[in-house]
Amino acid sequence: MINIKEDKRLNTLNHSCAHLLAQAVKHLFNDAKFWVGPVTTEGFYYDIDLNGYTLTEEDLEKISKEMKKLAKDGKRIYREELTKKEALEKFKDDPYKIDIINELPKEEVISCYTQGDFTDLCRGPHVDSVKECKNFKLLKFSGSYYKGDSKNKVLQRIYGVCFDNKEDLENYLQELEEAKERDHRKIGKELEIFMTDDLVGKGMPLWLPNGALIRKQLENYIYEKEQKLGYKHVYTPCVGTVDLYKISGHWDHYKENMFPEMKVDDEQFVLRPMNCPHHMLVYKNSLHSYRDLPIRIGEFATDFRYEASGAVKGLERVRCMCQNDAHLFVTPEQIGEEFKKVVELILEVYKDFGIKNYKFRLSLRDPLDKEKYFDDDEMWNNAENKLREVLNELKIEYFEAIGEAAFYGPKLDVEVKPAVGPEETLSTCQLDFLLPRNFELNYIDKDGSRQTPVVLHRAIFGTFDRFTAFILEETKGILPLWLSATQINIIPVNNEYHLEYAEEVLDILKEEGFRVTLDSRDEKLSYKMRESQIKKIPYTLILGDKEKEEKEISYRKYSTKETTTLTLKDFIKKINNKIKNRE
Ligand code: TSB
Ligand code: ZN
Repeated sequence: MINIKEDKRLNTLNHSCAHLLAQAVKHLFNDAKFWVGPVTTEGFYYDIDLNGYTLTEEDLEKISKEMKKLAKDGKRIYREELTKKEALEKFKDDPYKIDIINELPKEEVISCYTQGDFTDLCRGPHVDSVKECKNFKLLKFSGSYYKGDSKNKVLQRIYGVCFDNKEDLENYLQELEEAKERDHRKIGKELEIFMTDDLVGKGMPLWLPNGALIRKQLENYIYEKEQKLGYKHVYTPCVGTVDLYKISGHWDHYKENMFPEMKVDDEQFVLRPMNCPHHMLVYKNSLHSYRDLPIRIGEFATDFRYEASGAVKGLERVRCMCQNDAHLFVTPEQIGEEFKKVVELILEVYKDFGIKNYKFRLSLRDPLDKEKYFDDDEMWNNAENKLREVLNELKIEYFEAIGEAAFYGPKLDVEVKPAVGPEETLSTCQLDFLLPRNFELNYIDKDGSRQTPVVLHRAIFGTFDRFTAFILEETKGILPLWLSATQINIIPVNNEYHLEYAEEVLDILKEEGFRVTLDSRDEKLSYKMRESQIKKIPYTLILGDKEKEEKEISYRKYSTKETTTLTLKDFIKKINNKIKNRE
């Protein structure tokens, strides 16, 4: 799906359309005041203060009509540049714009754009005439807090999108519809994978039995791989003391992403946002020689992060997550080799899951951001160059992103596009010279001297949460056999005659270790078959007279119409093979 924000022409057009929207709203709601109207990856929105009024679908239609009228009228759009004084005077009755003007950097040229009877403060650029905005669609509206802060007033946010022609708009709307169908929040609900409840809290999903089964398979899958690669897995608590995070540097550089501290007796705790400090202590628990390195400490570890309430999203962006985490302790000479192994593992996993659309991003620090990043130019340059070197050696295509590094070092992130919303990071591999130093870690080198190891932080799935969200969207919920919560559903043709045989088959298949259900409800066969499809179960067994007599089974694979008959023994063999190979 096209990224509107990144397409120069569509960015401008959508921005102008946001102004057209504001103009129409102003015509219909005289006392409307406007906060911001940015372009997003999916179109544009405008946050509007309607004096406590909550919009309705009917309003949206009226606004849309008014926009059409204005677009047809086709007023030209003029730019005007102002001094700060002039701008403050011009928008003196508009507290939101005054706020924006006062927050603009000193050196920024202040400009406003006018079309007919409507003027808005804006950096621009814009299209020449509102006529160009005629192929738009208002998509939805919602409440949104002023400046995203729940303590503030609720504004009305209207979303829309605009294209140069009708055809592009229609194609896009269709894609949007399809994306909605693929949205893991919808699939997650339909397939009973996870739920949320405000009583537990925002961004705190509950994994239902089906979701838990899927997650367990993911855990087994990656655990096996990591064991083969020499990882040692640990369990550590999901809290730590404030002192621990002061030593690691999280307290200084990551505090705004953390839950607030809590006091228990005379200890100050925080819910951990990352597991690195715990793993540093695990490393420090014993003496190490250069011969022991690399040491790879892995954990499926629960973390808590403060994510803005507007940013939390299903399983994709949560406040309580489980990382498929590991910290690799290496000598400086081993960095390249170990980093390479991680990249290879990422590629292998993506191949297994059929993930094809992703981009490697080399995330670098912003040298001007002294608050987020520890200040040591040499260390940063060294680390960043090291990663570039390996990537070039591996001939991996990547793009660089300034200001996306972790506070402790640069990283290689894998970016994927969810069905709805902007790109997200899935896998990550991060180079770190800082934390081992902060924790005074060492190993005895060849010459008997004490040296500080380098750490690679890596998460192949990222978190089980985000990975599951992504896989649900990639597969539209049609998971491969090995990953499906229910693998086989048995339907007796007629309960009266075939239920007993169906129960027999159920027991045998369960004994074999398959995840099987038996639908013994007194419903029509066709109804039960349809339901098996809706639940996206890979194999549906239909057992009638013939099957009962011959000790056979007949099955239908998901989304196919043909029925295949096999002996139960052959069926088991077939399924076992598929699962073993994670087909
Ligand atoms: C890899 N210390 C490292 C670790 O050793 C770390 O925490 N890195 S991270 O901050 O990048 O997080 C690891 C992964 O968690 C990310 O790549 C991303 O896939 C996933 N993730 C981050 N935030 C969230 C969130 N709010 N919800 C779901 N997954 C998340
Ligand atoms: Zn880490």
